[in-house]
Amino acid sequence: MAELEALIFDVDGTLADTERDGHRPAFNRAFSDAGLDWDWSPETYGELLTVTGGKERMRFHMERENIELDVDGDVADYIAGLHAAKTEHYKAMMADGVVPLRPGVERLLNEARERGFRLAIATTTTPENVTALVTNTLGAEAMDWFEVIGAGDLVPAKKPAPDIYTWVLEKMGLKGDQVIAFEDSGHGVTSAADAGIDSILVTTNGYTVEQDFSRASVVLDQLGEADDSASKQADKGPDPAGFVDVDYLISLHQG
Ligand code: XBP
Ligand code: MG
Repeated sequence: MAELEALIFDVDGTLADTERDGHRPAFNRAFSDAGLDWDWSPETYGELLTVTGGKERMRFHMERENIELDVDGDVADYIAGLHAAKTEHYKAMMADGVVPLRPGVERLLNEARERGFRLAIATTTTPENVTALVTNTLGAEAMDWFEVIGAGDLVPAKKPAPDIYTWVLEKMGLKGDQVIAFEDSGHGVTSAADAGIDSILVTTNGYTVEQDFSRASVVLDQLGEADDSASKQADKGPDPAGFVDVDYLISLHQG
């Protein structure tokens, strides 16, 4: 059995609950600025989350609503422009501290660093959004905590494709049995598992709690804190008996 070397984190839904109160309103503000009458409610957005990637999600919305945009030039360029505007709104919201980190995230990152574990990020979101969330919650210096940041269009196929995890593993020179992936969604678990990662810790959220986590090693409601215990949501993996710490991760990885 290989030793645990690194922790690879998804961002949206895992480090922070960014989808409902971060990305969704940022999309809606960009739509409104552009004079579009698209307005994604929390419920509609949950349906649209079946497609990862903001540009891809807008395309999916257009397809399912039979929307034909009458724009000068290329629709792909128009979508890219809308998405860039959405990213600016999202960054401004992160600067305002709209979305905090999930419980236990900062504590676990600090303990992992103290104990010499390598850290990385594997996400579908735009790189600028990762910087905005990390710097506004953990501080600018925290960007250096992550040895590799795999994000957005760096790879052609977004989650559930394995590409982003494969890219991060290659950059780190690691194999799938030397890491734990942290995810919140079924698509994220599929991506990590198909990249050859055996140890996958899921912390669910309101949008993902009903998804298929059969390929995860453990499914928890959160990482937890001393005064806010984590609970298992599926009958597999070790019991955190309080909160997830590095010793827990080592026992999870050992299977
Ligand atoms: C995140 C996504 C992203 C975000 C929005 O999925 O699918 O598209 O919702 O960010 P995951 P962008 O957590 O599985 O990585 O608009 O920048 O794509
Ligand atoms: Mg996620």
